[in-house]
Amino acid sequence: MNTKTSLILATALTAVAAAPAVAETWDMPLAYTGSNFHSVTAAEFGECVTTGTGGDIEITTHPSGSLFAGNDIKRAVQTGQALIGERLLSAHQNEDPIFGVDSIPFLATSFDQAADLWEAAKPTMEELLAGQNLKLLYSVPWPPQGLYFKEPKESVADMEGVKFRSYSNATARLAELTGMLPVQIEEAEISQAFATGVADSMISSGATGYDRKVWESLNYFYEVDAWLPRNYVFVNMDAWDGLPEENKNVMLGCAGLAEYAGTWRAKEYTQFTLNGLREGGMTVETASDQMKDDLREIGETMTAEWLEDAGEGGQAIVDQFRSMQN
Ligand code: PCA
Repeated sequence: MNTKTSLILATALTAVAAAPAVAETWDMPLAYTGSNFHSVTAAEFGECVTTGTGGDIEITTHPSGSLFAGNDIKRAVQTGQALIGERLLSAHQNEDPIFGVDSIPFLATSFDQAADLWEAAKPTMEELLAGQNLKLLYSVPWPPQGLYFKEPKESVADMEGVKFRSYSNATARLAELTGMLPVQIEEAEISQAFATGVADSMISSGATGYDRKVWESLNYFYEVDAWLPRNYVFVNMDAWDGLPEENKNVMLGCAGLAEYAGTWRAKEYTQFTLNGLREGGMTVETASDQMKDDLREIGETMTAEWLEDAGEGGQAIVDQFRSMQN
């Protein structure tokens, strides 16, 4: 290297080093409360990205729907009002039935099966989201869904007329088919809804009941293992496309870690939170055989309805998932 070239190179390097890194803050709206394991995982993901990009991108999480209400998070990220966010995937089933693939009753009822179903659905989901200007980053399941009530229930017939808190199309449909009265309420607001009698029941995980201390109002949790819905984290596609390659790689690396850590937490939290519900004074038990049979029948109706709505694309995912179960 001659003196002139090395001088130019040295000057160029100084210029690079001296150029102020354009640090950006990415606000990350979350629908769920800060203590929830999904929100904890998202906060760690944010720190990972901030560290990994050397501060180029600083991610700040906003739990409890405090920046955008749960229902508005996806639209906010699609339109670039926020560049990244997290939401319950099945909350969008009214936009496209594929978003509800994780809420087909009794299709995937364990963490292993939920992982297989996600593997089968992921390419379709990525494409669907890309068509909506969103890049899918990672997804973490909730623990298995069971039924919460104030009064004891032996069968679906006992559920007639009960006010039921729903969180998605599938949960509202389940309420209709069991003769309950659905009212859509975000997780951040359920403690109040139960305390004031706006709702007296719901389907959810032990984790959510535990996080929201529902034993203050409800008394029974029946383990049904109906499905394991997922949260997913997504980025505005224009913002994603504009990232330098190295920052994309950091995000993808942090996303992989977050998915792993979040899934691990979900598993660990399952038994821990069921015990917590008991300690809070609730009766926690498996549903009666009668209730199981009744719910299976309703599950078959909902499966048939979903398959009809979702068409060939949906059938292909379910077929692939089933072929993975042998
Ligand atoms: N908790 C969330 C979704 C599924 C779950 O277990 C909720 O109740 O809103």
